[in-house]
Amino acid sequence: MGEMSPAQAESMYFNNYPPPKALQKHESLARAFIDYHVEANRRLVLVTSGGTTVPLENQTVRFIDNFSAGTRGATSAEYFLQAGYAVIFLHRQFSLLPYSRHYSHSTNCFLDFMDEATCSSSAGGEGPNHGPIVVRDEYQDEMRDVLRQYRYAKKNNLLLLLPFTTVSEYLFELRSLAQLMRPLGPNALFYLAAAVSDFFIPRDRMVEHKIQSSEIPDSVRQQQQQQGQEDAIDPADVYTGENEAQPPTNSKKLIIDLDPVPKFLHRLVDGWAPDGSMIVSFKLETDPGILVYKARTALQRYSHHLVIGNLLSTRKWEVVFVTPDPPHERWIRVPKSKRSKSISGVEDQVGLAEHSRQLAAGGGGDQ
Ligand code: PAZ
Repeated sequence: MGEMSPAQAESMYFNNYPPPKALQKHESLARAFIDYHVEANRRLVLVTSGGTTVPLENQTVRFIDNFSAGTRGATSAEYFLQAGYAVIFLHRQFSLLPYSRHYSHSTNCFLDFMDEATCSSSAGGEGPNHGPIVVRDEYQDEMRDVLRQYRYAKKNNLLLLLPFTTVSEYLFELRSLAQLMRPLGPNALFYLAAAVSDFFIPRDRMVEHKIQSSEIPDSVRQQQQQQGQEDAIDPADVYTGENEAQPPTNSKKLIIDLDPVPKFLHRLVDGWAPDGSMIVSFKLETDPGILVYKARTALQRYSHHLVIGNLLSTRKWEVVFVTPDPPHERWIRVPKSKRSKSISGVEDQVGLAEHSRQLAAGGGGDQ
């Protein structure tokens, strides 16, 4: 049998997994949001953000994850909102969110931003020690600014937050959202900053129950079988690499056998996304020697508009834009003097959203 086409790989993957429980609800929220902005002829960007998990068990106790906190996605979403876009923020549940990121996940507890105002009046009969809770003086200006932007986005229905957790949830959501975005045509932008796992366990090899680290006695299994619970702990489901003839100890090695996640960027570009939309993907590497090569290869393979390359260790202040047109490769760096820490402890980073937008409009950015 020959190699599968991207469309065949798509149906094979999506037919093998049940859609995420929240998909229908997310689709109806997204449909209403998109219709609203199509009506207003507003540009709309789908920002994906955060890491995806790879469950090891169907009833998931353990999973593989990655480092992404969602800083890039949440920060970029704010820049897009500032530039007049409506934003669908498809993010890993509990990762950083636009605006609240300034005060969450930080080394400070959010309570450190607050104080109890001293109140000398005894109005309400509560005495001097019961003043209202206020933001500490040193945080007033920044918090006011963030609060105003947040309120503006909310009031004008400019930001839709949709969470995912696993890699399969992410892929289902991405496909649905891209298809729903079709009426936007060239007003649609895809900004794929999520760190999507390259490997997963196909459903037909996934065990149902928690993987065991030691032998379950035959007597327990037999008892279960008698009770009609054959599928509760099935040793055949657990691929452990144990020496079956002579297990050396009671505890088992766990060997995980992962398949590559099908590359759906092809399908996004050629099938799901609206005609005329712009597609920006990210490429993360740790080895500086291969970053540009990998970014260029992705651009050639998927024929989209822009790959933004970044290295794990320097991603907060330098990235490389790899484009089909000259100059083909452009580094953007935050000057050292601007690599300050914000009050949230999250370092400022390149305004990539703004740079992508300029690029879409045919303009340039800082070198
Ligand atoms: O979420 P974060 O700010 O910690 O990291 C951002 C990033 C490195 C995940 C993103 O810039 C990126 O490169 N995403 C794509 C990763 C990849 O699949 O290669």
